[in-house]
Amino acid sequence: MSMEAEAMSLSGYKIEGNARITLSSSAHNGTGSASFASKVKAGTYTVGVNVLAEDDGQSKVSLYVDGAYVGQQTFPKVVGYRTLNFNNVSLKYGQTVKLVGQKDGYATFARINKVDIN
Ligand SMILES: [Ca+2]
Repeated sequence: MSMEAEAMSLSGYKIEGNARITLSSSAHNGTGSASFASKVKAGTYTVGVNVLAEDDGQSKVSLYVDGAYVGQQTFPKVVGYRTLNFNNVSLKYGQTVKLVGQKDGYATFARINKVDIN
């Protein structure tokens, strides 16, 4: 399944350019979250988070399933869209998939475009 970030349930994130989400916090190392319901049948998946990276710092994104921490990835220090993969994630239908983005100091905004679960 594929889920656009701008269609997720947002807290501390806002929609940017009708295409992606960006942290709204002006705080140092500020965070926000984006959640959606899994539509996949029970199994083990790769959760690919497509992000818009920046070259003046490295945001982080953490993945949770039904509140349980799965892992964390760091954005590359480049300008452009990249996909950060979380491998071997156990998921079933109806579970809540939550992404928590964190700024790198004041520099970056943990922008997310979409998530693909395959
Ligand atoms: Ca998008």
